[in-house]
Amino acid sequence: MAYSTLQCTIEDGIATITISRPQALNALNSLTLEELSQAVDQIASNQEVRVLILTGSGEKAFVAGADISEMATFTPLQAKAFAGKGQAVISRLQGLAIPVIAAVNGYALGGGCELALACDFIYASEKATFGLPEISLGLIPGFGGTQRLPRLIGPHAAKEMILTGKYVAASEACRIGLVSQVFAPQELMGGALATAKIMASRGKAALRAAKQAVNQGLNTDLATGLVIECDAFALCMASPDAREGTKAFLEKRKPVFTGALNG
Ligand code: DAK
Repeated sequence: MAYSTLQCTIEDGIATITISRPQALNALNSLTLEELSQAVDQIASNQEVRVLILTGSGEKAFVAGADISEMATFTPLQAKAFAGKGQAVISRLQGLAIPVIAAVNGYALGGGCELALACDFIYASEKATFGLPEISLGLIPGFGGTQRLPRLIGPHAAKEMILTGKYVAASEACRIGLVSQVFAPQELMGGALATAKIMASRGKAALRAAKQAVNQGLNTDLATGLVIECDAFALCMASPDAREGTKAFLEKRKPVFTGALNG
């Protein structure tokens, strides 16, 4: 499918969505949110896709936030529609059964930072900058930043960022746990792809079960989380890949995972 504000490619089971509005540092307008929603749906329904990488075009920006020029013209009803669209696509991204890596190549501000937070983990270029600057616009984060950031880096560090609107460089973002790895700019996509390939080579049912167990467990207490893990483990055991993985270990060979979800 062709999009005008992003590119979506699929190669060897790895999908890449590149948000591309260079004239506005890849800021999210209504059309981008709409297209992102369609691209995520396209990926969710493609059984061949094992991992998704989300990035921005160019070296300057991942996504510099919501499109401020569009936002400034919103009527309350348009603002409501925009918020609904944004929250829906970000939740859909987080809920994808496959792993999603954010490859943050530059500014990840406001809605852009929130988009990265909805991914499973974040790889960053040395040139990346993170921030939730909404407070300096008289706003607060509206795409989940007040909820996902504290869960990831703890309430104090998150409140420092949210209440000041300060920007955090890639190295600092890595130190506080917002980013998993930092790369030289030209090595970012290669690094993301290498990790994507490792995950794509694992059992599909196991990837899905592990992601769901972590995400669902984070929304509950430890005892309930352990029950979730037990159920996910049992379901996983029923997959052909689990039988193949254990059999291959005992036969001292590499497993050949088919990704079949039953059988
Ligand atoms: N929106 C629109 N255009 C943007 C933009 C943005 N967020 N960021 C940059 N641009 C445009 C600039 O206007 C400029 O356009 P021209 O003047 O060339 O036409 C072009 O991109 C290049 O930017 P600069 O000339 O400013 O480049 P610099 O290197 O000087 O500065 C910068 C880079 C990233 C520091 C600067 O552009 C900047 O501060 N940008 C804004 C960053 C920001 O404040 N982002 C947060 C936006 S607020 C909601 C849910 C969520 C949200 C809102 C509501 N609801 C639930 C209702 C989300 C809010 C946000 O994300």
